[in-house]
Amino acid sequence: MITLFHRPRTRSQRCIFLLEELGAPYEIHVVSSFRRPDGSGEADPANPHPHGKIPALMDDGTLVFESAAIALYLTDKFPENGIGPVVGDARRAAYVSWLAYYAGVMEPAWMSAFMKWDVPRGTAGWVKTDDVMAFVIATLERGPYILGEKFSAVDILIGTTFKMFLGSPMLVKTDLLEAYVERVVSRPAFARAQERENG
Ligand SMILES: N[C@@H](CCC(=O)N[C@@H](CS)C(=O)NCC(=O)O)C(=O)O
Repeated sequence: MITLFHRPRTRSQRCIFLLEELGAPYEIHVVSSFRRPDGSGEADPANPHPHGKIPALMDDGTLVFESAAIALYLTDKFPENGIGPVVGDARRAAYVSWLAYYAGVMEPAWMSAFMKWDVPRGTAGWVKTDDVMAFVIATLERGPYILGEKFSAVDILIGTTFKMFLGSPMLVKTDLLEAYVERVVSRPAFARAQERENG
C-alpha cells in the first residue's frame, strides 16, 4: 500500500492530485505536527522524510521523497494512462528533463524572486527567473501542455505552483498562463484531490 505523508495546503497536495490522476490505491497520513518557518514546532516522528518535510511517500516499506522523484516513481509504477512517458516513449527525455528542471532550476529561481535575492546570472548553476519564465512561456506557446499535446505529471507540478503565485509580484498574470492554469486545475482529478485535502 502507498502512504502519502501530507499536510493540507502544502506541496503534498500535488501528490494527491497525481495519485488521483493515476487511479492508484493510496492512503493519506496527515502529519500530526510540523516545523514552522520560524523554526518552532517539531516534525511528526512518524514522517520518514530525512528532514521531516512533506511530501514523503512510503510504498510497502520503500521511501520516496522530493516531489519530482515522487512524480517519476508513481508515473513509472502506474504507466497505464500515459501521464508520465516511460522509457522507450519519444517524450521520455523531455519528461525527465522537465522534472529535474522543475526541482533544480525553477524552484530556486522562484525562491530567489520570492526572497528578493538578486542572484547574478550564472551563479552556482542558477538561472534568472526571467530566463526561466521566457523558456516556460515559449514552451507553452507551442503547448497546450509542457510536453506538447498531452498532459503530464510535469503540468501537475508547474500548473499548481502557477495557480498559487499567478498575479503575485513573482508571476505576472497573462492570458497564456491563466489559460494554462485553468487547463490543469479544471481536471476532475484536481477536484477529487481537493476533496481529500484533509485526509
Ligand atoms: N523540495 C521539496 C520541498 C519540500 C518542502 O519544503 N515542503 C514544505 C511544505 S510545502 C515543508 O515540509 N516544510 C516544513 C519543513 O521544512 O520542515 C519537495 O519538493 O518535495
